[in-house]
Amino acid sequence: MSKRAYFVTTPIYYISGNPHIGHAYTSIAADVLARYHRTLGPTFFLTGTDEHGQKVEQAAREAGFDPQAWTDALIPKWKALYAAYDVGYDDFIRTTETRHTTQVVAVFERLKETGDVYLGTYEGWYCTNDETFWLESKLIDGRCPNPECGRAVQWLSEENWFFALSKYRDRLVAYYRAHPEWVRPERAYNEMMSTLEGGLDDLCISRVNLDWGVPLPGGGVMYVWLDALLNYLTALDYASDGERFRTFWPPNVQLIGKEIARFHTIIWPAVLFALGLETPNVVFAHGWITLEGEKMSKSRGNVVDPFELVERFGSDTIRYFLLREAHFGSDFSFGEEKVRLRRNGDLGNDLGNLVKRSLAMLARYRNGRIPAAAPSALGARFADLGARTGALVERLAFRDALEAVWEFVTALNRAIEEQKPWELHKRGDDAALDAVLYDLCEGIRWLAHLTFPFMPATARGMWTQLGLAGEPAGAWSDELVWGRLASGAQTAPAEAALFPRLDASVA
Ligand code: ME8
Repeated sequence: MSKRAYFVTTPIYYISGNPHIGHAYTSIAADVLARYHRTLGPTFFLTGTDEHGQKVEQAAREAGFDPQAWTDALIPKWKALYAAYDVGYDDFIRTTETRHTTQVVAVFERLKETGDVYLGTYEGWYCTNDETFWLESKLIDGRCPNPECGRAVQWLSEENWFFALSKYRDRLVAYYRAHPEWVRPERAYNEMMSTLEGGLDDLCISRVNLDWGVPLPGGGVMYVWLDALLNYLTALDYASDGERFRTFWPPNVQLIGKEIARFHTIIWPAVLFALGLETPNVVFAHGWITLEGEKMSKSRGNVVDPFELVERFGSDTIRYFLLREAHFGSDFSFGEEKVRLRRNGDLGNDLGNLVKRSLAMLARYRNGRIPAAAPSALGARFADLGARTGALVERLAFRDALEAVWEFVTALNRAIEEQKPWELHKRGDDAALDAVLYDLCEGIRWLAHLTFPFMPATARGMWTQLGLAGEPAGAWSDELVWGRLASGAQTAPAEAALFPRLDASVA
């Protein structure tokens, strides 16, 4: 049976400075999806950096650098972010790479051939912060109308290339109607639908007075947003109809922050229509991490340093916090106190103690050997947990998925409280003691699988402590069958707790 290929992307981030926790958020979510899907079939997780455009050029010049030297110097920091948070991408594309720039020109030529790109004059405004063209009528008090920006705009009068976006409006509307779940969550879908209903103008896609971009034949550079969007194609070797492209196109899920929904759900599908390509199955516009009510952003400077954070709390705590704290489509405010609560509560008291107590009792009463399996009410009650959690992950309902897993953690802790293995031991009720100890160990095996996409290091820790070989996988439907844990195996409980308690002095 041929396996289903899965392609997930993050935005490519502007490399105008250091990454912050908002960038880690999207990439961690993509990593969860990739880890889950990797056990089901061929999976490709793409991320990278958006290195052209006026904003990056300005940041480089202000720092006294040539833009290429500046982006080269910053790349290790971005890659270190992924390493620090256990984010395992399959490809990291930089828009300054030749493999990208040559294909951007090829796409441009193709769009000229199809008549979707034509020469015209752009007279209007430009916001460098948002790298967006704005019509006079859209400005608010003469400034950028994006409520998150509101900066001064710059007048442009340039002979430029245009993409015939307006001609795709009706097709986009029909597409939206036929695929009500292609833009999620629903709020993003509705906003984009109303933008479409308001009509579309053609899009200027080049800049003549800029050097820092992909040079176009005949002069000028490509508009940074089209350059950036094309990364999703160029990373798959689209222009040469490469193997990657044939295997993975179209994307199953494209993750973005909600502020860039218009680019990904109006301009991007129209470009794909023009190229005669399939569109992504889902674009998911997730919510923002805020600080004191405002979006955390590089340009505002109200950012949380992801490196400091991971140093203090560890990668799995932050990964868990980010995906457990709010529904993926909703905003949520960041606070270290909240991180500490999750760490000491859900992770330390609930999960960490469960593993520690269970394996300590097994060591004490059964020399650390897994007892024989017995019919289990717990196993029967949670028989569909793997399928349920998997379905939630597939729908990007990460919070609900973690809640479902934590119901199971709670049930296992309750089994200890109710069955009191220490009393069973005292009474010499060996059958009942074996049954509860087996349930606990099998439960931990399940938890290693279920938490693996979210907290890979913790999941591996549980796996090793159970004395199992290899590593846990997300192929839940096959693995989460109660009773699979072999009896007689020797466990190897760790000295250290999975989540040692953090007191306020840590942060
Ligand atoms: O927009 N909360 O790059 P960018 C949640 N280069 N997510 C956040 C966030 C926050 N406070 N801040 C940033 C660009 N993000 C373009 C994209 S794609 C073809 C080109 C995440 O550096 C979120 O994914 O401004 C958001 O969409 C992205 O970083 C913006 O990164």
